[in-house]
Amino acid sequence: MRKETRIILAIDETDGRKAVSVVKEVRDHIDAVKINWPLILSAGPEMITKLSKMTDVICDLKVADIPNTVRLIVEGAVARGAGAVIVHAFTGEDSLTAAVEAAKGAEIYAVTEMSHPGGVTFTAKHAEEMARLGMKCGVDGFIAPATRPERIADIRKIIGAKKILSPGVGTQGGSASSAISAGADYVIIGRSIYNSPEPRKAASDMERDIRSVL
Ligand code: NUP
Repeated sequence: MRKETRIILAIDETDGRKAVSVVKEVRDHIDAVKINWPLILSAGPEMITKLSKMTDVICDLKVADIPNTVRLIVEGAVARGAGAVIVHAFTGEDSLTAAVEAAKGAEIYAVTEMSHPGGVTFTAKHAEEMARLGMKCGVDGFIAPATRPERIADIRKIIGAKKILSPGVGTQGGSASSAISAGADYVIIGRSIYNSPEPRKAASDMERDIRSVL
């Protein structure tokens, strides 16, 4: 994944044609696309392959299962063109290791603390432990909340130079520049870009905000 604009577009648009057209429109302002269940369920897993021909694709499947099932899901996503897969870390060492082994050349990102208000109920309490487990299992990076930038800084202390992708910018209330300043490598932005009347301008404005702190 290139590291230029520091923006990963979360394309949760459920109309496949619109999703592709937004990706085309904002392509110069993003480093990768993140695809989640809403688009996969509406447009089919072929969408992973289609988008992977345009840019790097991260499959946000938040895989949370026994090791064998984790392996099958990660292999399936990578075979369709995913360059990275997001998994949950609370499943423990064996499942996380299965993800890393199944990824082969692709990357695995582990969720630490979730960005929405409910993320503090359980995930926040165990975020540091999950980051340490991810390091032990050899994941490539972590998901940490732009809605609580101080928590990005906390996770950064544990994971050294591993990557942090940070969702929660814009619609969820977080700021792109604050997340990057706190130690995120990339911000994940969805609705603030794809629901904007001018997605290209919205992405370009986010990029400018990020550049102001680099
Ligand atoms: O903690 C997380 N928060 C979060 O929003 C982990 C995630 N993977 N996400 C995802 O990021 C969420 O599922 C959505 O695809 C995207 C944020 O979208 P938006 O709030 O910018 O529209």
